[in-house]
Amino acid sequence: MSELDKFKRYTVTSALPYANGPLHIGHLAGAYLPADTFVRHLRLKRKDVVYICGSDEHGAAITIKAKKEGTTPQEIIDKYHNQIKKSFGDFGIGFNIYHRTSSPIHHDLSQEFFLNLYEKGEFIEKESEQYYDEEFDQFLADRYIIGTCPNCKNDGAYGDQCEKCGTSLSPTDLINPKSTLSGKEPILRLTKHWYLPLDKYQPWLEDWLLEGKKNKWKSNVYGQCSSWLKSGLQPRSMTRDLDWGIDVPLEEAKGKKLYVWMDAPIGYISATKQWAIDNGKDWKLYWKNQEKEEDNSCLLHFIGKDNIVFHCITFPSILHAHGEYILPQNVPANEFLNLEGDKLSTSRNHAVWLHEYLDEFPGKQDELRFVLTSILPETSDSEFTWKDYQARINNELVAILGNFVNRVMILMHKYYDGILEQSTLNDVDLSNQVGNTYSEMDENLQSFKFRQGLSSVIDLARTGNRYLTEKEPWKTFKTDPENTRVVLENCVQLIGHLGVLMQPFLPNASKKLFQLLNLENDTVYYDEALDLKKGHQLNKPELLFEKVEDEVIERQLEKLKQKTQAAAPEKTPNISEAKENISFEQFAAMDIRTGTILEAEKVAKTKKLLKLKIDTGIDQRTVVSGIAEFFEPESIIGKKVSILVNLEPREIKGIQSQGMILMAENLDGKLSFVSPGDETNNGSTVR
Ligand code: B3M
Ligand code: ZN
Repeated sequence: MSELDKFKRYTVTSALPYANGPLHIGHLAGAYLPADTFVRHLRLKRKDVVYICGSDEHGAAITIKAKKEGTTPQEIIDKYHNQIKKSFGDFGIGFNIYHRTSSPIHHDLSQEFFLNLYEKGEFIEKESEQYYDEEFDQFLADRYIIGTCPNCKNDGAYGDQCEKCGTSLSPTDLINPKSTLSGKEPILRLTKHWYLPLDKYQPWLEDWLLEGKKNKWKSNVYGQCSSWLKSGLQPRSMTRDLDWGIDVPLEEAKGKKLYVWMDAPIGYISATKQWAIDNGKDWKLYWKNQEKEEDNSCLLHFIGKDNIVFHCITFPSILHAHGEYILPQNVPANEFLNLEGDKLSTSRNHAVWLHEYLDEFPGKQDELRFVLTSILPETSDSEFTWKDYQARINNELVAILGNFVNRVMILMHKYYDGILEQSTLNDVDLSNQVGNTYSEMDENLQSFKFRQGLSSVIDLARTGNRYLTEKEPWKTFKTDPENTRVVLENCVQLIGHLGVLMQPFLPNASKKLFQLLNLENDTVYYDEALDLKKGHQLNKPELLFEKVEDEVIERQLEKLKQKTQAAAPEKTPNISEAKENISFEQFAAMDIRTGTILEAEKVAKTKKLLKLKIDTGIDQRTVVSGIAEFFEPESIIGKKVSILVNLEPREIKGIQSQGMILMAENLDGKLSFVSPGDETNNGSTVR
């Protein structure tokens, strides 16, 4: 029995998505599909489980989006909260509640948490210098500052975190910080904030995480945590100078808000409270330490890897400091999903959006669930491609699972009008395989190996197909009718088990399968006997899954290309394609030297031309260059340049031009010198 199995009660959360944009398949593969599958599995074991999610509606993610769309944060959260909630609903993620952090119950609970820690004297109060944008006249939240990550040197690191290497940062850690509001370098200004002393909690965290390893946390999660601990934790400010968020409940903190990562995880608790109110439950059973430890709920956070630090260090520290709350039993974070060889990207519109998929593939939720579960980034980043989507559906769902069911259903109707004689599975080997599949699937799911869990179910369908092929009931029907019936009815029983086992992964297809089998329930608990008894009438065969045609895939690929292109100009306008390759000899034939401009004057009666005298180290020569629109002659005297010295001399406006100055042309047509460093001598070769 696994560690997790011993609990009576489970509190399962999926990361609260920021209400600042629609969901895509990367979100699903990170925090939602695995959690939903896991929760379905628990429910089928009749476990007491509450599955919690909601929109994260605070923080700079929201205000930045509002600014971008020229609207208010309130409008942004209303728009995207509703859209996200609908997509989750249509896709069939089975939350008990999808709540929102803008709700009063959440504001109250977050303030209560803050005050609890404040009154215990947990916070360090500190006046410090923080980045301030003078042009916009405001302090800059972490996300409003970007710069170079001191750890991995990524240029686009945010003030709170580098998303490339996952390091948690403070804004002042960034090299070359820039305000995202004005684009200018921010100044430092004094302000007071309340800090969570993570350094003080470090010894406790270390012990607790060691226990986590004992409980077989995923190595990607445990590894990240221990590397932060190794580099030593610092106090982290839990308040911000912002105008959107939850008020800090202190007189002296007027105008300040709670840090979004303080309030967002508390959103799991406030959502549970709301669910309990709506359903006559006791939320404390799911969150608070019970009198006897064995009565505590098992808390599990499903997240993407960029949220590990907040769920494994910050939030547990807050819960620990509070003292009344349970701590996560496990944080099964996933890595990232890529799409068609590239990162999923909202800004480049390189994504498969869930709401669009649901529109374009009505009734095909399970197909997407199947493909995504098969490629979940459980231990490293993985990739979704449309060709692979097609192949997995056609070669596995249709050709293995669907085909097995269909063959059996057709023969059962053809030979026996779909009426059963047998009430059990009468084949020892098959029975054993069914039993093994239940336990393998359970083991895999309890260790968050969803890919393997699913593949053990598909393997059982494979076994069924093999059994049919070996037994050839279509041949034996004439010669050995008795045995043929046994074979086919064994297959029917096997299909029943497949239906049960499919439920956590393919909840719609399993319902359809139960209908085909003419079972009354659309859910069959694992401990329930299947109602496939003597005299039972099967329904008419129908296909469980349809093949995906080439056109469908081509259309998606084309759409992706167009979308990405349409979104592209924002970032990379008109970068010309690379020219055809040249040989090394062709390159080596060019003699490029470093030189200095000695004289510069306008060429009479022209707008664009300057006549330059260049010291090339070899000689002093005249070059006519089309750069007059961009440079005043006197401003470039003494400038270091690169010059192609063996270009055939040309006469331009009556002047012999002996060579060419290398210039870089910007995307907006502006020219600048390709200047060698100051340490180079005239006449050095460039190669
Ligand atoms: N909204 C970040 C994210 O969507 C954040 C998660 C909150 S979980 C409490 O990546
Ligand atoms: Zn980094």
